[in-house]
Amino acid sequence: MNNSVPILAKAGTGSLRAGDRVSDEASVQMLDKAAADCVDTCFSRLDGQRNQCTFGKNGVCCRLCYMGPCRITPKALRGVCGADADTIVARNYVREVAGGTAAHSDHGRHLVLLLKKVAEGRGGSYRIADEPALRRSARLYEIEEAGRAKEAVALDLADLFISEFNRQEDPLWTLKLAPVKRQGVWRQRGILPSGIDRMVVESLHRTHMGVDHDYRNLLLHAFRTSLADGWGGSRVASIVSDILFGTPVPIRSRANLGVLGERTINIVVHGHEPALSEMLAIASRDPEILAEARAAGAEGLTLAGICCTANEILMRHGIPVAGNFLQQELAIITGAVEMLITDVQCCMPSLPEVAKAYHTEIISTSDIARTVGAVHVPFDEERAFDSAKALIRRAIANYARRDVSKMAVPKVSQPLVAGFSVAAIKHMLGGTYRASFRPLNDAIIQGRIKGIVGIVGCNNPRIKTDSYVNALTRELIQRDVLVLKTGCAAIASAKAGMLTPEAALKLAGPGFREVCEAVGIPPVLHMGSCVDNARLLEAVTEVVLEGGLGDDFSEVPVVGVAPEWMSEKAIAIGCYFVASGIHVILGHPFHIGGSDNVTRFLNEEARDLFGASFHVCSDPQEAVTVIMEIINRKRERLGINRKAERKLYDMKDRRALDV
Ligand code: BF8
Ligand code: SF4
Repeated sequence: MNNSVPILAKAGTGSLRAGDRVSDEASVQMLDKAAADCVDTCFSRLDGQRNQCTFGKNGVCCRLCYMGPCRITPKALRGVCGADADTIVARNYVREVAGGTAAHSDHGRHLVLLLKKVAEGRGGSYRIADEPALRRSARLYEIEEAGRAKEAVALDLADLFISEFNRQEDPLWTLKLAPVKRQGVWRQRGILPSGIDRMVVESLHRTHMGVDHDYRNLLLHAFRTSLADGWGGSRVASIVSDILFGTPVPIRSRANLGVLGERTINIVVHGHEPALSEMLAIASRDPEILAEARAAGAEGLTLAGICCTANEILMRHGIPVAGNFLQQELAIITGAVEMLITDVQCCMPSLPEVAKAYHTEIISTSDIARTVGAVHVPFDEERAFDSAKALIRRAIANYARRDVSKMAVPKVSQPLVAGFSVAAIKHMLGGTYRASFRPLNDAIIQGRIKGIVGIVGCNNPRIKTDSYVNALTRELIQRDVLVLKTGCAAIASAKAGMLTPEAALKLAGPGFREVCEAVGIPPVLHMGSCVDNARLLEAVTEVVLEGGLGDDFSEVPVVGVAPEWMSEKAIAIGCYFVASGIHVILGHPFHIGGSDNVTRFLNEEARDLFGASFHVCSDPQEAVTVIMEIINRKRERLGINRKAERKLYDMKDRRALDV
C-alpha cells in the first residue's frame, strides 16, 4: 500500500495554519514553503501521531522485562510481576532523569578528556585559551596553581574531573561549590551523589526488573542522579569549555533564519559539543578558505548555528544563530544551506529526508550519533583545524548544486547581545577591579529587581513555538524580574528582540529599567547552552555568598521555568533545580499522571525535603501568577518587601501554594 499520499497532503504545517504552529515570521514563511514543497516536518508528523499513547503519557507502560510489556488500567492494577502504577511510573521517571544526566555528562566527559590531552601536549589544534579561567577553577578545586606551569595545573584539574565520573562511594567534589547549607540538606536527605557514571548505572540497576519498587526511594535516587548532572557533568562541561575555548563575555550578533546569506555559502552547525564548532568558527574566517568560497562564485561564507552548538559559538565568537530546535528542518527548507553538520543531541533523524528536496548535505561527525542518509565524516580531533577546513571545502564544492529556484531565505533576523558568563556579569556589575554581585543583591533588596527567573529548555511542536517562552518573559520583565536564559529558550527571546539593552527601555518595569540602563545590560541575559544551566546555579550561589538574601538557594527569590520542554535533559535540569531548593514551573507535565503518589511527591512532598517542588502551569499567565507569588513570599520571609507589596501579597488568594 502506498501511504505517501495522505502524509504528503499534510506536509509542512500539518493540519493547522503555519501561524498557529510557530511564532516568528521566518518560521511561518518556511512552514508555508514546506507545504508548497511537499516536505514533511515535525509539525505534520505530530499530526500523523494524532492519538499519542495515553499509557505512555501517564507513564504506566512498562517494558522492562519480557513477561511484559504491561500497562496499568482500571482492570489491571498490577503488571505481571506485581508492579503497581507507583512503581512503574517512578521507574520510568528515574530512567528519564538518568538519560538526561548521561547526555549532559558524556558531553562533559568528552571535554575533560580533551583537556587532559591538551595538558599532556596531545591536543592537536586545541590550546588552553583562557589561562585565568584555568587558574580560577584550580583554586576553586583547591589545586595548587601559583608558580606552576598551566599544563601541570590543567593535568591535575583534568584528573580530578575524571575522578568525578569514577568515584565509587565518596560524594562528588563539585558539590562543595554549593552553599554549605544546601550541602547539609543533601546529606540529611541521603542524596549526596557519588561518581556521575555510578549514579547513572545505579539508576539502570535500580529500575531493572525486581529491584527497587518503592516510589519514594526511586524518586530520591532520581534527584540524586540529577545532582550528578547539575553539580557534576554539566558544571564540569561549562568549566572546561571556558578553559579550552574562553570564558564568554558580552558579544553582539543576530538570530533567526535571515542570518543565512542569499549569496554566501551557508554552513549550519547543530548539536551540542563545542569542540568541532570551535574549529569551524576559526576556520570559517581563514583567508585561504574565504578566497576559495569567492572563487566558487559566492560572496563569502556564512557559518551559523542551531540549538546549543549555536549557543556555544555565539557566546564565544558572535557566530549568528539560525534558529532553535524546531527550526532545524526549516533551515534546510530555505534551500540556501550547503551543509548542515550535526554532532550530538537534539538532531532530528528526519534531516536527511528533508534534505532530499534540496541540495543540503547532512554530515554526521560523532561515532555515537549517526543517521541513515547522512554522510558520516568522523571528526579527527588531533587534526581538528584541518578536519574543519576539509568540511568547509566540501560545503564550498556543494554550492554549485544550489538551485536558486528552490531558495527563499526569509529576511528576518534580530540583533542580540549574548555571552553572560557569571564572571562577565560580575565584571559588569562591579567593574573590573571590584567584580561583585553586590549591586545585584542591593537592587533585589531595594526592590528595583523583584527576583530572578531562569527560563530554560526546548521547543515542542505540541505548543506554538516560542509563544509561552516569550509571553512569560515579557510579563516578567515588566514586573521587574531579571530573566536568565539558556538553550533554545534563550534563542526564542533573541528572535523576539529581547536580548538587547534597548529591550529594557521598551519592556522592563521602572526599577529594573534603571538597573539595566546603569549597567548596560539587556533585561534577559543569555547564559549559554543547556549544560550552562550550571551557570545559573553558579550565579545564584554568588547571590547567596554575597549576602543579604539568605544563606541557601531556597531563601533567594529565584524560580526556574521550563515552558516548552521536550527532552530528558530538561527533566534532569528540573530535578537538580528542585533538589537545589529552586521551585520549577513546567509548561506541561511529566509523564507521571498515572500515579497520584508520584505526582504528589514531585509537586508537593519535595517541598518538605528540599524547600522547592515542581508546579505545572499550562499557560504563561498562570505561570506569572505562581512565579510572582513565590518571589513575593521569599521577599516577605527575607523581610525585604515594601509596604505596598506586602499589602498586595496579603490580599492574594493563598491557595495551595505553600512555598
Ligand atoms: O540542550 S533546549 S531542544 S538544544 S534539550 Fe535540545 Fe532542548 Fe534545545 Fe540544547 Ni537543551
Ligand atoms: Fe511487566 Fe513487571 Fe516486566 Fe514491567 S517488570 S514488563 S510490570 S512484568
